[in-house]
Amino acid sequence: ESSKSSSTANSSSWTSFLKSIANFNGDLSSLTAPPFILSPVSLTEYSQYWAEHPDLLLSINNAVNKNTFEPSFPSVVEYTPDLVKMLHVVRWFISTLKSQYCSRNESMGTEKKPLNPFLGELFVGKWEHEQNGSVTADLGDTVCLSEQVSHHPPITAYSIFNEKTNVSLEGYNQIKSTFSSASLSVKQYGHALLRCKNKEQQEQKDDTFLITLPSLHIEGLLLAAPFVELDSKSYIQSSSGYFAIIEYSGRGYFSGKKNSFKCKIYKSYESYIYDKEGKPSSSASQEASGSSSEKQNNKEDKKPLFVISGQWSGISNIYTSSSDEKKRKNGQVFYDASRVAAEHLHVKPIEKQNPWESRRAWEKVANAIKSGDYNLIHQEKSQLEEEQRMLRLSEQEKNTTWKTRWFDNSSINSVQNEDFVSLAKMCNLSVKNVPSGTRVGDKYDTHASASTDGSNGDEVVKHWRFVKENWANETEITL
Ligand code: HCR
Repeated sequence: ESSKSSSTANSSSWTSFLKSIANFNGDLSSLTAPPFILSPVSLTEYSQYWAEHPDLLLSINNAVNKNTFEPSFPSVVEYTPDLVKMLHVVRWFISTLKSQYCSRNESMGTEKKPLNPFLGELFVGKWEHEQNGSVTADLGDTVCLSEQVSHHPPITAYSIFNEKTNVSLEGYNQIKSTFSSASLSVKQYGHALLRCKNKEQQEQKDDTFLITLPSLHIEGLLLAAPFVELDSKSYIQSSSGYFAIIEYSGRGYFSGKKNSFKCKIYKSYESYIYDKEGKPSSSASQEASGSSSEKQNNKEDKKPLFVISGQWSGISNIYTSSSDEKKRKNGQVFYDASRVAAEHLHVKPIEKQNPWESRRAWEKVANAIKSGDYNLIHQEKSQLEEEQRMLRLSEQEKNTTWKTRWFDNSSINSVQNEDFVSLAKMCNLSVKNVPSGTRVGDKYDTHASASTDGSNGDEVVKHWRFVKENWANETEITL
């Protein structure tokens, strides 16, 4: 394997690819890569990675009914329904990482350059949950809808929902990359919003969770064996107040192992700031979370309720204190990614797909990639690009613009963004179009060109949101 990768690493096509990365302008689609590093899969398909462990996603709402979490720590922590929900959210989120960031290495040997989706490209599928006797409730289907809502810059929006359990996830994703010291750094823009409807108590508000996306970098480029390492953090803010921070590290930081993380779950964002800074946070964020000074005095409240650490692609353990976590004492297994296979969603055979559906549209390019035929790849790609060019031209002639299918770019002040704004406020996150996880007052936030009120002639901030009615009225695309 290593001799194979070093021979490709020495090939002239790889060397010239590396040179082009070193000089590139941030637009990955403009890079001409050798066929062996191309993936026959489009980025619109990556949305499915959010739910390749659908049981964990669906358990979030089921958990509340049972109000249990395994493992439990008797009498150390009070398992309120909201805390149980938060623990399930964190476990499901950790379970998504292996699919998101390792699956190409597992299925194709290395990270690969995905197909750059065209405007309007669609990817749909579903997980069909079999009813398993009387033990498992009928979970119906979990649906995944993914749409390329912008080409320049490339943005993919998605919605994943299960009507039986009332759990849904929506979000969107854009990347910006730079090259430095032999590695490619990628910042993610966008976020995910998880919504759990409370079926039993209709009058109760939905539980919502804001999830931010980590930045990452690609290593192994010199050896032609690229792989992803996650950097920075993810935040999960729950509408019930609970706040989780997940810090990523590669080989040699927390545990010396690749794909490591440490997650701390706090009663609130305020507690996190207090724990981090040893004092109450600034008045701005206190106001945001509505916490009283009385609460601030209870130091115990400020410690993490749980600390989870380990590998997101392997075993992680959960502890009830930072000191136990440091000593690796009294922990219990939280999640073991190596023991549960990803459940791939069911996608219609290509012949039954609509021409806008990803696998049908890219079929010829994908086959050319699989056969490693550089000229054919180029020829088939050019045809697709030409069709897109013609479409844009005809829009120009008719003085129209492309209309997205299931998602809307909603203004920050619209009702569609209410949950996002209120969750972001709870944890002092910028609501602007900035790298995911940017705090209010950080350089990206203060330098962002769009504003929340359109002042100074700036554009108003917008975020991509799922429009349920559009899917309900869909007549051409089937699951
Ligand atoms: C950076 C990346 C494209 C974007 C991929 C994203 C960020 C897309 C959204 C998903 O939810 C999460 C996700 C996972 C992927 O790991 C990430 C890709 C990893 C590599 C790919 C580059 C564009 C590939 C560059 C080409 C290499 C060979 C130099």
